[in-house]
Amino acid sequence: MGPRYDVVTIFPDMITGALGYGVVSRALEAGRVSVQTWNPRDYTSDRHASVDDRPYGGGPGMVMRYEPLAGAVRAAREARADRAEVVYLSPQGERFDAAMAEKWAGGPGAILVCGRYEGVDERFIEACVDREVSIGDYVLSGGEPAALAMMDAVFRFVPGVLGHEDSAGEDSFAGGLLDCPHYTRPEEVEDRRVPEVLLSGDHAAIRRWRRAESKRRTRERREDLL
Ligand code: 9D3
Repeated sequence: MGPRYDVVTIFPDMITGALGYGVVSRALEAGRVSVQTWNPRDYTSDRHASVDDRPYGGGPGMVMRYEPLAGAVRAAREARADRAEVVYLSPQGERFDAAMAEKWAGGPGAILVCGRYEGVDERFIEACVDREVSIGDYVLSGGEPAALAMMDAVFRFVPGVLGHEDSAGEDSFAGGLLDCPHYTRPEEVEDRRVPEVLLSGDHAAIRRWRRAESKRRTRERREDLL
């Protein structure tokens, strides 16, 4: 069995909905990976099942309460046989990248905690979180899109998840280069022809052309990768 991810979120349908498509959906069905959600709202004790409250010290927005988050993480931990890491998705975290995705694909998975509102009570991070991870320097509305992006990237490195398509190792970034251009039928659209080499049947020449295109694009668009 591949990695197992337990996702703590007040919007579980966002996670299960997005996982219902394409290669990830098939990998879940085949049991190569697994994902389960845990809703902090199910671990509240007050009449209104509140997962957030006003920030001490004042200011705009709301903060996620300690108890529902800790309860959901505890339930996830008790449902697992291992001592998986608890990862809080946060703009303050270390940056997620392809190297991390590949490493995590060979591991047991993790408990991913998604925040909403202004963030979570700092004492939850101190007591329950092993590490914080961000997917980049832009503002999301919560951790769910980040958890989905990370799981998708991780699952692609799990053996058998990609079918006969090229292996994750040949993908952009893993190989350090951007992808080459792709074409399909017809040979001509609106006066634009498919590059002749791709129609030549000369597989060595095609390999050379694709490699050269990858390098040219990387130099033009992402010199930082070279
Ligand atoms: C406008 C709110 N910001 C005030 C300075 C702080 C803020 C709070 C909560 C910014 C983002 C969020 C929600 N973001 C995430 O939960 C998140 C995230 C992200 O926003 N960017 C990149 N990676 C991640 S991982 C989780």
